[in-house]
Amino acid sequence: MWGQLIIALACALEILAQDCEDPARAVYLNLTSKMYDINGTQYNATKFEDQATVTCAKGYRLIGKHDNALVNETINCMDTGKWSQIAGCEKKDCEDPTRAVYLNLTSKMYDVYGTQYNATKFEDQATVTCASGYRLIGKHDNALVNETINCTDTGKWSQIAGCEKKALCSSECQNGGTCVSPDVCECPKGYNGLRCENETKNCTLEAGQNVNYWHMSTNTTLPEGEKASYFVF
Ligand SMILES: *[C@@H]1O[C@H](CO)[C@@H](O)[C@H](O)[C@H]1NC(C)=O
Ligand SMILES: *[C@@H]1O[C@H](CO)[C@@H](O)[C@H](O)[C@H]1NC(C)=O
Ligand SMILES: *[C@@H]1O[C@H](CO)[C@@H](O)[C@H](O)[C@H]1NC(C)=O
Ligand SMILES: *[C@@H]1O[C@H](CO)[C@@H](O)[C@H](O)[C@H]1NC(C)=O
Ligand SMILES: *[C@@H]1O[C@H](CO)[C@@H](O)[C@H](O)[C@H]1NC(C)=O
Ligand SMILES: *[C@@H]1O[C@H](CO)[C@@H](O)[C@H](O)[C@H]1NC(C)=O
Ligand SMILES: *[C@@H]1O[C@H](CO)[C@@H](O)[C@H](O)[C@H]1NC(C)=O
Ligand SMILES: *[C@@H]1O[C@H](CO)[C@@H](O)[C@H](O)[C@H]1NC(C)=O
Ligand SMILES: *[C@@H]1O[C@H](CO)[C@@H](O)[C@H](O)[C@H]1NC(C)=O
Ligand SMILES: *[C@@H]1O[C@H](CO)[C@@H](O)[C@H](O)[C@H]1NC(C)=O
Ligand SMILES: CC(=O)N[C@H]1CO[C@H](CO)[C@@H](O)[C@@H]1O
Repeated sequence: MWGQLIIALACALEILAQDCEDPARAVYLNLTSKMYDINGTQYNATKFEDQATVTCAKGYRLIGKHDNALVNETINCMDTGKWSQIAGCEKKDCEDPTRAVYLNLTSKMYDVYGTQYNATKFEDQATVTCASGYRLIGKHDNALVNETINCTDTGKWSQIAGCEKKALCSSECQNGGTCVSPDVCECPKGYNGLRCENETKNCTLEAGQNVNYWHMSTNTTLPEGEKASYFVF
């Protein structure tokens, strides 16, 4: 008799027990869920006493915790047939890139709409600018002082190349030359010399002339320094 009553009661409870359903199916757009029964078996367990780990989507973290590493939250399917409160997710925060180890640059941050303000969240961008007297590392160009970086889904800015001291040439590089390292000008085509002050002379090879064993069939103009053997006549 008692046994029958207990079974009846159990059935009634079974009917009353509500199904919480997949928590990620709700209004939370930036999370996925994995559900577990009380034995820890992972399957789509959405019944009373089951648990779920909800995980923020790439680039998102738990709301209000101020920690890019916190992306998981455990919730319980309650006897009301609802999951316990889900905090939800917010974009990870990369924070001001120049607050890090980069001493010789400043930054301006932009959100995805290009609005300039202190935007440091996932998908925001920043332009980092080398301080006066510095330029981007490894580009050999004093004019390159800006670099665009992205706040990535890890909550860190993409790699910053960083800045190095500008190369100074004791006198200006001429004719569009670029000061690439201290006192070294890189000259555009057609110029040479320490300051690119000398125009490159052309040598005209006359038809019939033998140059490096090449027999010239037409008059050919070669820039100074070029080897005739590089040319096919
Ligand atoms: C949990 O494990 C026990 C013992 O193996 C089993 O009797 C019970 O049905 C399991 N519960 C669920 C919800 O799978
Ligand atoms: C869990 O639910 C999803 C979506 O309803 C389904 O694709 C998947 O096969 C289910 N997994 C298990 C182990 O039941
Ligand atoms: C968060 O949950 C996912 C999926 O369940 C897991 O792969 C990951 O290791 C967890 N991360 C942390 C920081 O707990
Ligand atoms: C930044 O500039 C300071 C002096 O202004 C210098 O001592 C330091 O080495 C520079 N750091 C880098 C990474 O260029
Ligand atoms: C950006 O941050 C700086 C320093 O924290 C602050 O002085 C400035 O008012 C902020 N600008 C905007 C537009 O929020
Ligand atoms: C570099 O960025 C600064 C500040 O954002 C801007 O004023 C300047 O015009 C930029 N320079 C170049 C060469 O793009
Ligand atoms: C930043 O993101 C843009 C697209 O949003 C991409 O074109 C660019 O290459 C990225 N830059 C870096 C440094 O990752
Ligand atoms: C550039 O021209 C000057 C004057 O004609 C000459 O003295 C110098 O050697 C030239 N430099 C080179 C690298 O050709
Ligand atoms: C040398 O030749 C090139 C094309 O072959 C020409 O552009 C250049 O002006 C010439 N330079 C001189 C000094 O004549
Ligand atoms: C080749 O150069 C010679 C000497 O400068 C000149 O007399 C001749 O007309 C030129 N030939 C052609 C085809 O330009
Ligand atoms: C609640 C929330 O943060 N929703 C965002 C989820 O992610 C998409 C894009 O990935 C945004 O558009 C939503 O605002």
